[in-house]
Amino acid sequence: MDRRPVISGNWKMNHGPEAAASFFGELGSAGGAARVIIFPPALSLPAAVEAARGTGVEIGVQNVHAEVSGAFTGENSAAAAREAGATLALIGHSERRHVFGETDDQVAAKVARAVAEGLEPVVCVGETLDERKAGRLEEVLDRQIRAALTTLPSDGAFLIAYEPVWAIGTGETATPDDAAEAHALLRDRLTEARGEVAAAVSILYGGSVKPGNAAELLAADGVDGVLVGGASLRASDFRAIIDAA
Ligand code: G2H
Repeated sequence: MDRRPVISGNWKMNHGPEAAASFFGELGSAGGAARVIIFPPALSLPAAVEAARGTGVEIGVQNVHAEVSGAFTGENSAAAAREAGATLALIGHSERRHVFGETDDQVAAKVARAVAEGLEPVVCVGETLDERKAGRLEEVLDRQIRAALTTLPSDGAFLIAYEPVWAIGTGETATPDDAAEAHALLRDRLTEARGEVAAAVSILYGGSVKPGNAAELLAADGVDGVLVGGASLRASDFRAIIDAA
């Protein structure tokens, strides 16, 4: 199992095919000491796969539908993403959960579909500010991770991203202690559910990670990598985060 630090970038709804190609031209070779992953928007995925060839960067899709195929206008199937060259699938990102109303059950179903189509799932979990203020951090993470574990593979071939909703795109960053607390909780649940296999699973931190705070967050207890949004859009910023690993 690959346990190098993971530096992943989620472009969200940014970068068309041309910008995707330019990004990889500027970034150059990136895999090595760290496992490097980019999640481009679906329309840019083939261009990103092509441009990333030989750089060591892996490409994932940002979302998949739970069904194999069918009358789901505007959706993307896991099989099509795989055919287009994706090897991973981001599932349950907080924007999917909170903007598009995705439930824990839907997340579990999407994980099952991704795995069935040969995509390595990266499941996002995290609490809102209200939930945190109400002392519900443990309850929320517990519920989300347990639901995902119903369909996550038994061999540990998946990643988890802890993304506190209050720290996403807000400029607010969890402290290394906040991240360490949540990651320890998630690691406990993974170990309860999967035993020794859990040690193979990387748990990433996401939420306003930038070149200036990446090293500190990557050094926090239990943080095995980062999922970067805004600061993954510019190759120079993303390179600085890779170099911090
Ligand atoms: C969290 C993160 C990447 P940002 O969504 O998934 O985004 O780094 O912009 O907070």
